[in-house]
Amino acid sequence: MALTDDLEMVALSDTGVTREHNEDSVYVETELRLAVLADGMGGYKAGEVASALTVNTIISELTEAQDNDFQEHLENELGLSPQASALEAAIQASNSLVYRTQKNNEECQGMGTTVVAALFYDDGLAVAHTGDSRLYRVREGQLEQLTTDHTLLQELIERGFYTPEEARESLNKNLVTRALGIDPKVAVDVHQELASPDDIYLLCSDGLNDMIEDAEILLTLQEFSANLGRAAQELINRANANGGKDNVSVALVKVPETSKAQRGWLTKVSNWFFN
Ligand SMILES: [Mn+2]
Repeated sequence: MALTDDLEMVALSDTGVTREHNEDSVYVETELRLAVLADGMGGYKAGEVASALTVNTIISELTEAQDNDFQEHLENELGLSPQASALEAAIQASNSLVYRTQKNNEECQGMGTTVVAALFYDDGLAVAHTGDSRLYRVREGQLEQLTTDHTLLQELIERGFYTPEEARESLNKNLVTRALGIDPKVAVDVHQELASPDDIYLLCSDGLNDMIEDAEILLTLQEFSANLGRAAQELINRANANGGKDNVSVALVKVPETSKAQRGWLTKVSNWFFN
C-alpha cells in the first residue's frame, strides 16, 4: 500500500469581506488524488471564468491521462515522472483554452489566472504552479512553502532589494509576473516531492497568506489537524477577521499517519539496526 492511497482532502472558498465576487476556484478530486486552486483576474465575470476553466480543464485532462495509465507521458527528457509531466501538460492545455477564450470574447479580454496544483501518487506528489497561489507543507511541526511566487516582489526579494518582512508592507505585492491566459504558452514550475506520514499540504490563494502570517497558519493547522474541514474553515475565518480584503481559498490534504502494521515493520527494521 502506497502512502498516498488513503488521503483526506477538503476544499473551501470564500468571497471575503470586501469583494463582491469570488474569482477563485478550488477543487479536490479524491479519485485522481488531485488538489487544484486558481485565482482569476480580469474584472467582472472574466476572472471567475478564467479560474473555473482552468480547474475544470486540469481535472478533465488528468482524468484522461490517468485512464490511459499516463502512457502518453512516460518519456520525459526533463526527468519528470509521468504524473508530473501530465500535470504540466494539463496546465498548458488550460492556458491555451483561457488564452483562446480571452482572444475570442470581448467580455473576457484581459482575463488570466494563477494556478497551483498537487497530484499525489505512490509515495509522493507532483507540484506545479504559475503565479502567486501557494503550496505549503506541515511536517514535524514546521510550515514550509514549497512554491516560489511569480511576483515582482519575489524577484526583488531574490535580488536583495527587500527582506520578506519589508515585502509584507510593500504596496505592489500582488503584481504577478506569470499567469495563465496571457500568452499562447506559459512557463510552469513543476517538481516532485516525497510525502511522509502525517504530512498536511495546504494550497491557498493570496487572500489567505496576505491576511494571516505563516505562524498563524501553522498554529491553526496544528490545532485543527484532527478535523480538516474545521481547519479549512478556521483559516478562512481568521483571514476574514483580519480584514478579508480578497477572495480566500484553501485546499487541505492529509497523508494518513503510519499504520500500526507499518509501525511494527519499522520497529523491526530499527531493531535490526540498533540492537
Ligand atoms: Mn487573490
